[in-house]
Amino acid sequence: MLSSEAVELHLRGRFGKPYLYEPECESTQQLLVDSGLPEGAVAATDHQTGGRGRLGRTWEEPAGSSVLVSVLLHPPAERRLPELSLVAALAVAETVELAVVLAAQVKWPNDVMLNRRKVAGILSELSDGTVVVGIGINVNQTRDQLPLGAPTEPASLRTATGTTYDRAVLLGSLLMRLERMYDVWLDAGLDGIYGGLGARDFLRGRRITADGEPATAVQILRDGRLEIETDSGEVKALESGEVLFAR
Ligand code: BT5
Repeated sequence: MLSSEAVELHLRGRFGKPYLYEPECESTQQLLVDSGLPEGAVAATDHQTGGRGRLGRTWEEPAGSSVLVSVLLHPPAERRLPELSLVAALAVAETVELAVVLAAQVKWPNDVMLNRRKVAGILSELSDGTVVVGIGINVNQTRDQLPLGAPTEPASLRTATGTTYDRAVLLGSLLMRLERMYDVWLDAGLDGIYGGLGARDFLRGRRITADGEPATAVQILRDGRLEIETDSGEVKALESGEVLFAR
């Protein structure tokens, strides 16, 4: 369980103060949006009945299988907020790598990949200067418990390694890493974590379709945009959007 008793002994920093836990809720995002809570407030659950993805999509998991968490942040106005999803994705990738001892990658703009499959998704929602960063990590699902028909094939830590994991330990480790990375980003922007991000850039050099157009991904840029070269030879940088890749 991700109850306070299970998780709080793994929390040593500012993130997780306060720590809100519901055994089940519609979405952990809802527990923090407009809550008036301080930066670092965290909401976690063992099951969402209305888990949100981006652009009105849904995030699905069987109860007790996943890390489902949202973190409230008050970033300064001068920072580029779309970068926060990449900061969170890198923190998730490093946490996953430490647990499974396999390389994980960041698929721009908001996914974490293991063995070319999506193991985690990030959703950043902005309102009134606060950002709620939501993270869903597939941990202990068996193959048949993962959603069917997703455009990017899903995986869990368990399907990748055959082992089950303690979700409370993972969440504690994620929140500590995210806090450290967020502090670096506050000081130095994406430049501060670009080494780790560039080394885990899943799309770099891959054939992709970006908003319907065939292209090759060049790289994630230092300002968080994705540089691509279209098949007609045009090089451009995407601010946001949907990227599909050829497996
Ligand atoms: C995301 O959206 O990947 C962001 C997911 C964020 C979920 C967390 S959980 C805690 C917090 N509270 C919330 O309510 N949300 C956040 P997107 O890129 O739009 O991907 C959504 C798509 O991924 C869906 O349309 C499905 O095709 C697929 N999908 C759904 N559930 C999945 C899962 N468990 N694993 C992999 N893919 C999934």
